[in-house]
Amino acid sequence: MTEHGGADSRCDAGGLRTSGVVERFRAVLPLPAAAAAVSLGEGATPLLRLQRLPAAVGFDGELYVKFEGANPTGSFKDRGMAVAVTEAQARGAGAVICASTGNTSAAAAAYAARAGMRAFVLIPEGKVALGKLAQAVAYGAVVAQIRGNFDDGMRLVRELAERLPLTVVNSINPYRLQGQKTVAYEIVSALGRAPDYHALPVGNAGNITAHWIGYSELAGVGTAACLHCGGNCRFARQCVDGRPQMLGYQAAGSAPFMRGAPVAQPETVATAIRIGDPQSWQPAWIVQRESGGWFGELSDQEILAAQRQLAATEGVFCEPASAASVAGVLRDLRAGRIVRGATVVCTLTGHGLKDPDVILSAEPRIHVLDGSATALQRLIEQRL
Ligand code: AN7
Repeated sequence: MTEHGGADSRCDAGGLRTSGVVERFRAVLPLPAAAAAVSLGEGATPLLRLQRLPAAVGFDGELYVKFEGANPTGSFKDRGMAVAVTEAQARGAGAVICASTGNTSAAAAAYAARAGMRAFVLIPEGKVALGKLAQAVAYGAVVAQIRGNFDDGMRLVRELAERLPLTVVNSINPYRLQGQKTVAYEIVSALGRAPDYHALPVGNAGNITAHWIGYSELAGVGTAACLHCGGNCRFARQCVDGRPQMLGYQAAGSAPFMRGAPVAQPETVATAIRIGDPQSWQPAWIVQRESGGWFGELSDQEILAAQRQLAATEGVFCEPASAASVAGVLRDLRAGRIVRGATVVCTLTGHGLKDPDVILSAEPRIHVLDGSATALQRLIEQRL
């Protein structure tokens, strides 16, 4: 069974996540043919149509979230890391390194472990969410916490990689973006067309660039690759009359794209995007111009409110950074900047479980009872 779609079972297997993005999208990835896929079953994440949230702002179009928190390490980084580590292993590389606000380090550590490689991760002091730190430790990475922020760590990584036999797996590694572009293929396959708008949180701006690469390739080809095998089998869909307007949302305290210049001391509760000097600065401006989209900024309060709203009204729990996309879209829908009747997709980049502290520290809403049935009944009757 070698041809795409040669048998139904081939593509159904992708739907069951027994393969990952390298196997499913090899036809559109610039990897050596002999490279053995490194995979943890990433990709094929849920694309969920929201119901209550758009109704609450009177939106009559279609609002979807692509829940990348459902990836094996809980973030979109897995798509890119699968491809970057596949390429590194095929070259015979023995070690990877990255600076990270948390998710990249978790993914690098996991895929390096899967490939039998060493992983070195640099994280900023005291600003990495608990779940991400636990992951890097569990996957056996060498974890170095540095005095300084992500941008300082990135400078160190660039310097060390010049001296030592290390493969950098931050998004300056082009294979990362190649892997992450696959999210656009999945969305177009699922909808049968590109959305009118695509919103996502922006830190280094690698992911918004990767989305644009994917949408652009599809617009050129005019066919969405099969969702499962990534090829032109009979599951491929005719589609794509255009590309979405790309909307990149930042946290107000870490918004270099709004300031038009790097931010020296970025701050935000959304620690994943606490980045002041984006590595994909120029590409992201090209995305904004070519797509006719825009950047926006949200306060920490707006981000946290959207995170809770999404979890409590739709059952989708993402981390704060991810909620910036939904917060931005809800605001721009209300403002009429996003047109009525549009199809909008938000990428939810990471899982809410990554950062339990942020939810539990705000307002836990846990009722402490004495263990009697009477007290419990009283509570339930108040809330029923
Ligand atoms: C949940 O892990 O940069 O704009 O070092 O973890 O491509 O940087 C994380 C970034 C959005 C921003 N949402 O993506 C890291 C790191 C979540 C993230 C972003 C990140 P880019």
